[in-house]
Amino acid sequence: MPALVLLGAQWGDEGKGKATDLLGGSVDYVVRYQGGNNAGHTVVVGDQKYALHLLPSGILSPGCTPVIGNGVVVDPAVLLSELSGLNERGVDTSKLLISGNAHLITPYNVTLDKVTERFLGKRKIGTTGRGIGPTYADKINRVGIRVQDLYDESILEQKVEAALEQKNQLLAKVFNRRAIEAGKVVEDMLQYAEQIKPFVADTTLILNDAIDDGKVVLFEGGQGTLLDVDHGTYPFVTSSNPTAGGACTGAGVGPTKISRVIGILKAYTTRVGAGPFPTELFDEDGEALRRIGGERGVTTGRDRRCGWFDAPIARYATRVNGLTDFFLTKLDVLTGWERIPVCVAYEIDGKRVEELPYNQTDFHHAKPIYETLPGWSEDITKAKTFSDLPKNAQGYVKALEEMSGAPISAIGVGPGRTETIEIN
Ligand code: 2SA
Ligand code: GDP
Ligand code: MG
Repeated sequence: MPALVLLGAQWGDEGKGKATDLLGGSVDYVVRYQGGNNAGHTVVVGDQKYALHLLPSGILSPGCTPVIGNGVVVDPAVLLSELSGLNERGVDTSKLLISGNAHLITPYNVTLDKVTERFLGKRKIGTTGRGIGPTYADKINRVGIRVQDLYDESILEQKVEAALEQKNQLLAKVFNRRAIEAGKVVEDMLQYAEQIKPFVADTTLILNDAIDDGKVVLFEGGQGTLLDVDHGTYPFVTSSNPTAGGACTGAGVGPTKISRVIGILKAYTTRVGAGPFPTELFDEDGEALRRIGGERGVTTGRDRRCGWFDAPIARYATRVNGLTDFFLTKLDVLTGWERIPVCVAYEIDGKRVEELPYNQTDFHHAKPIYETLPGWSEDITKAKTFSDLPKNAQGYVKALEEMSGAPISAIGVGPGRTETIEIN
């Protein structure tokens, strides 16, 4: 198993942090390949709870080298504060590697993210306000600032000036804001350069050598399949590729090296931010899922929207990621419902549709067609094997597996590292 990808099969927050941490003990490298500090991964180790935003969850596994790949956008201030927060809690972060080709989130990109959302009003995306979209836009527009630019002051100055030329016009004309001074930005960025320097490396070379040497490399997706800029519910998406292909471009590793792609799948569905969500609940069931599941944004503290499980989404995730297996998470949250509806298909303009529609307007019109499965009331948090689960919980898992198109190889029955059932 030289290289594997672990990613979100829905709209993020499926429990990737816990899953990565679970595998951490048997993995040599854990690599973030997209996104930035918009992500929020929770890992519970014993009585300690960690919320990671930019750093890979593997940072908590002592034998593991954490890597920030070229596809990630890095806010240097957040990076350093996350590192020092972990150091204060006794976590060794000295092995961290950061790609010199990763792009930097600059203060002006954070500003642009926030003012754009304000400007959009009701049409806003509901971003995390961390500057993610504008930073990826700069990358594609070829006016981005990369980690390596921190070590060539004159190049940094030229690049920041070039990037600000158009932005200052936009800020003045559209957003009625004062111009941002390039010199001040450069000064701000340079203050981080020396502290970050020891971590900067040619991560593509290191990771390919590691795979060739038989080391195990785990690529950890930041958000979820339906937030992917190409395969998600555009424009209500993040600005990068959390899907499996993103691991190749975002880390510089070829697809032939990857032999396993694990989709993390919540036993129900959640979403943060705006955009379509066919099974969303606006009643006390939605409220109960939010309360019992602790469905609150790890980065922004926003309440997550909650709804029933959606099988067309799971099938879609299997397809666009080439999933080999699923980890089903948060099964324990469903304990206590007498009957649990599961969306098996959609009704769109009077027709039954089995697969996720590629057309965005159709998806906005999609009404869930439910099948209702019998629930269970027994506490399942102590279950260690599949047969420890009540019959109806087993039936729920089997039904989801059949609908989702890939085998379920682990089941989460609680937030802790040990609250997991592994299925061989
Ligand atoms: P952005 O900031 O440009 O990436 O926002 C674009 C959309 O992507 C969504 N997004 C997320 N959705 C779920 N979880 C994320 N991470 C945090 C968490 C979110 C939080 O783990 O809870 O704390 O709010 C995440 N990051 C980005 C975002 O909501 C927009 O819909
Ligand atoms: P990520 O972004 O995919 O890493 O997920 P988040 O950390 O944003 O949200 C998942 C939440 O569910 C976290 O609070 C986890 O501690 C928690 N969690 C993960 N797996 C389970 C599980 O099987 N059961 C329960 N009850 N909570 C879980
Ligand atoms: Mg999260």
